[in-house]
Amino acid sequence: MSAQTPVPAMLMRGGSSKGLFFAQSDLPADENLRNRVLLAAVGSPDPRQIDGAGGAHPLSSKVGIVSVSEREGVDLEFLFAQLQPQNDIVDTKPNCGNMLAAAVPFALEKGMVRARGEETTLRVLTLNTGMLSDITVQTPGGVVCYEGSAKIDGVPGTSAPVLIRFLDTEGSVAGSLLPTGSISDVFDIEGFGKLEATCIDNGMPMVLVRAADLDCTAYEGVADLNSNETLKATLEKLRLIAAEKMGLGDVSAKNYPKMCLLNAPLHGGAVHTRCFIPHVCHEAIGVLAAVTIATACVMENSVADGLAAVGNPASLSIEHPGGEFSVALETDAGGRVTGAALIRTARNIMRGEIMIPSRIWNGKPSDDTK
Ligand code: NQM
Repeated sequence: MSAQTPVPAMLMRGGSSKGLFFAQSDLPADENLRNRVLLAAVGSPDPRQIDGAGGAHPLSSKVGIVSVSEREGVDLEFLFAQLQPQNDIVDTKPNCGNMLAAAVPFALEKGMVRARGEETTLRVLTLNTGMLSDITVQTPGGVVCYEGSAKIDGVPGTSAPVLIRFLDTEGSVAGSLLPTGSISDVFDIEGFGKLEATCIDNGMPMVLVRAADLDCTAYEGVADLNSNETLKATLEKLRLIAAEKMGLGDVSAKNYPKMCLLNAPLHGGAVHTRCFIPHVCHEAIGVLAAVTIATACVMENSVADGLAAVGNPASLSIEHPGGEFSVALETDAGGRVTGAALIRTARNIMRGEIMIPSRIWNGKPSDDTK
């Protein structure tokens, strides 16, 4: 028996995240064993992830698992797994719109699906929350093209656009758009006092607060916020009690809901943000976090009301530490948000085999190695 098991994988950048992508059929079917394989692949738990392919940060400690769908009208199925440098949790509950952007390029590269012309649009089911999206990638000559002029903040340079149209994001994890039943709630935070928040889930469960209510601005740098232990402790207390009210239970070991500080836009956008995912300040913003925040911006009496500058819901620029994120909300006649479209980019960085110690998995589908 070889000391290591080679597992086919690609390292993909999806939007402003990065992680290993696998075909579902290349991983063990048993979930516990699969999770142990993923932990070994990224090198968790270890803050530096020195013995794996993870990048020692939640945004580069991610995995995408793709399969061809047998469901009618669905082309691909995508499962996102969030791993952490610090612990051995493999969380497949919430979505990740950034990693989703790499699902179609991966499937095309891997030969799981064929290009359908100069552009290829596939319907993808995200298994984490049952979310459907139509994703269009550039495929001139039948090959995925990564070169192009689309620029997304948080990623250097330009690339070919990946267009994502989300068809049903409402209540992704929390079950409804406003899981507490209110557009805003006031929470009593031990050691801090009363704090108003909007608890909302339009693709990502989130707790939104006005930065000023926490004696900050949301214009601070990411490093400053990450070193502000008092602020982070208050946010965590809020997160735990807000999550209970959102019906999410005890989230102390979960990476959702995400937290977001809001303030008025600085650069002509709709709103200015600093997201915590949930314990580290995001260098940019999550895709479905941006969709969820944009949705709160168009809702009366949310904590964004009065701060956000909302013109056309079809073009909302969410400002973040790395620039901005444009979201096009689709609304019905009553102004209710029914869908969202946006542009990401992606790239295949590496293809090959990730080596998994055989003591973890010997490569057999039914292997019961502990
Ligand atoms: O919100 C970060 C990211 C994400 C998730 C996070 C994401 C999303 O930037 O859809 O993309 O919230 O942990 O990749």
